Amino acid sequence: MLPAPYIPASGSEHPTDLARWRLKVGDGSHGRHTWVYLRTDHECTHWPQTDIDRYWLGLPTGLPESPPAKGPLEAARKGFEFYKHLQSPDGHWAGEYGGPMFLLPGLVIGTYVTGQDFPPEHKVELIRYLFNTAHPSDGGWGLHVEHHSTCFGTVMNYVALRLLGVPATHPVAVKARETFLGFGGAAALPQWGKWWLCLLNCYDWAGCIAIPAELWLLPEWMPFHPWKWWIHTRNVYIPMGFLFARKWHAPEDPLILSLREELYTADYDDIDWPAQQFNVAAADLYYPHTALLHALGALTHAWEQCVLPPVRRRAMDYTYQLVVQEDENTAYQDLGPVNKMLNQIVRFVVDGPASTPFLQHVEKTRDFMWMTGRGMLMGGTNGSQLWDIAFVSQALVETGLAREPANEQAVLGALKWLDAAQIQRNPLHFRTAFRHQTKGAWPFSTPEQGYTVSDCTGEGLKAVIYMQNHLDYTPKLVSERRLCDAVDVILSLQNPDGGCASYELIRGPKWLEWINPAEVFGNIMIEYNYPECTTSALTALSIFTKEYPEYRAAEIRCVHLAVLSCLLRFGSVRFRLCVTRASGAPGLPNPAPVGGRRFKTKAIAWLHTAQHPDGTWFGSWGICFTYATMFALESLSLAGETYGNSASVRKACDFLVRKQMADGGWGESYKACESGQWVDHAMSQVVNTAWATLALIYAKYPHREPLDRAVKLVMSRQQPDGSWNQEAIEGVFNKNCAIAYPNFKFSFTIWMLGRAHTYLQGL
Ligand code: LAN
Repeated sequence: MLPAPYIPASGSEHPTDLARWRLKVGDGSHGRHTWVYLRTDHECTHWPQTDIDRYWLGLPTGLPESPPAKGPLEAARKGFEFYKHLQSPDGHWAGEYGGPMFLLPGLVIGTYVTGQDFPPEHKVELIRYLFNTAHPSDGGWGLHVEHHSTCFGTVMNYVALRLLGVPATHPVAVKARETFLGFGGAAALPQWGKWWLCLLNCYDWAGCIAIPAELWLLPEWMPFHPWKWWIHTRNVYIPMGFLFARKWHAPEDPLILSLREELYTADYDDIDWPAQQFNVAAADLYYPHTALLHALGALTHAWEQCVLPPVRRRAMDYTYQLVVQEDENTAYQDLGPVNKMLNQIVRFVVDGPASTPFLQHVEKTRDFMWMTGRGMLMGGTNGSQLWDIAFVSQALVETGLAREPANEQAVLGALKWLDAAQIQRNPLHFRTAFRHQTKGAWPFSTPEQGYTVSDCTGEGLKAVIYMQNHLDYTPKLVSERRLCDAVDVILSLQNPDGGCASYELIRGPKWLEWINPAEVFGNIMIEYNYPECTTSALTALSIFTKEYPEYRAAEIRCVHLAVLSCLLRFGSVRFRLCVTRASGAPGLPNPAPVGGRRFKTKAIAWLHTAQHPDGTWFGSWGICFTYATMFALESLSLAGETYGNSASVRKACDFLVRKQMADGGWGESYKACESGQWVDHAMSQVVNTAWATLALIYAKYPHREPLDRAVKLVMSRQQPDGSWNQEAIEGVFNKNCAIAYPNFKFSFTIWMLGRAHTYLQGL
């Protein structure tokens, strides 16, 4: 298993020839992208490098330059002139989706323990990425690229480097080791790090908070049954429950034995493992353990000592079955990068290294690996395809750029892509896998991954309606029936209090957060209502009902059903009815759509309750208040609430204007997402500026001066070729982990500049 040692001279050289990398798009399924290294000149001649490859590799594109734009519309046009060159032949805009620093180690450990290896060029670039992202000060890594060094980030990435062949004596390894030993070594890892090391046979399962697979055997009505957890959490705990029950680990080898010596401050054989269960480095603790979790830890530990073998076998059979269903539902892409690698290990353990499921897994792992100018990273998903195309498509129509003949081909390509991206059936394993309906939904990445996301469905629907109904040259590729299917999905996702969560309805009680064992993440146990998700759903419905009022009539008829169910509401019966009916839980009918007007009224009411006293909305998926406030003000304006007539809109706008920086821009730090308070970035950011300006435009803000200054700032940052440079990271998840949306610096700037042009003319 020992990989060949790799000894680069420094972290910043280019060990592979960047001119030989190519992004392959749509290989076998819609929207799929994988990076390929061409080894021969012959291959390079037959498959020339494109502007897309060069851009994402950080190589000069040589695209035409021109003098600075004179006005916002011209700047938007110039921006799209550049961005058009990054559109893939299949119609979408591929892009890097990096940021989190705990994913690449899972990829490397999962690959190592299943006896696989990476192609040499990939290996070299994975190493280079880690070298380039180590903090120069202490040689460590954090939870994400902009984060301070943590035990989790530093141990895991150190282990990744070692498994990739970097010797323990390499200066990068030496420096990182000093840092994590200072944090208390691998014994002080958060739970999600402890597991990975257990699988690698460098930590003992007795040192983890138990993950009893038997939880899945409990009656489904119980409030803490795992089917009610947030989908990412339950999908990670399913394979982990299986592997924990089996106490599976890789066989010892010299590298593993050496790592056991390198990772700890004490002798491996002397470590008191049970005492390490709750030992977590202070630098990592975002969500400290609660007393309830401690009690549960003791209980599950006792359970481990007495679980009857037939019960354990049944629990393992059940969790394995859920793993298989997830793999088959997603063609082995799986929901996200963590459960992807864990499922891969389960399929290796049960089905074997030569089995088709395992080999399928290995093949699809490539979808998560993204090549950059700084090396190769593991993405947060298999891409953000749908999300990026939905925004730029709307931007093109709303700015009028879509009506310019030079952009027609780009628009037609985007529409074609969106048409093929809509999911047209429910999952193969539907109710048995506790899935929400997918027929009619748009996913975040590709239809193969195939998970319904509320706001992706909303933005996908809006983009299609804009392109099909607001332009005179586009065909109606997505039929009215399919648009209605999307509406059904959106309506099925409203929670009883009016808000929408991310993938499903809120299924479990809030107190489940008290037993969140993942110390590095907040809000991870259940779904929550999010302003972003609620407003995407709301604006999509508003736009849809303007075009198709007849379908709205049918929905309103269904209000009676909703009213009936309201009458039935009392206590937990009400909660169960809402949650289980609407989520298509086992044995229960599909949800009946509730009325459009009702949806909107309730959603707007919820949005008002979610507004902070200072007038803003907190962003859970983008950084931070500018992001969510933009979405919220868009919704409110569609409902007729603007600066002139709504106190809450006025409050939001006045707050934003107070936060405008001296240079005319806005800048927010990811730290706002951690703390829940506004935190200025050291400098203004074009993406935050675009969001804040769009928010003011949606709100019909009456004074032009802040808008003029914002437009000027974004125009001043435009490069001679029309692009904008990458600035700070744009996105976030689970409060504590930042994630990159590099396409936002094009879609939202173009959108804002084009809309500002029209808006300022009318002021
Ligand atoms: C995403 C990315 C997209 C994001 C939006 C669509 C922007 C949001 O509005 C809804 C939630 C969603 C779909 C989302 C959820 C969590 C994800 C999948 C991610 C942030 C990308 C990566 C993250 C995932 C959880 C990473 C793996 C880590 C675990 C804790 C399992």
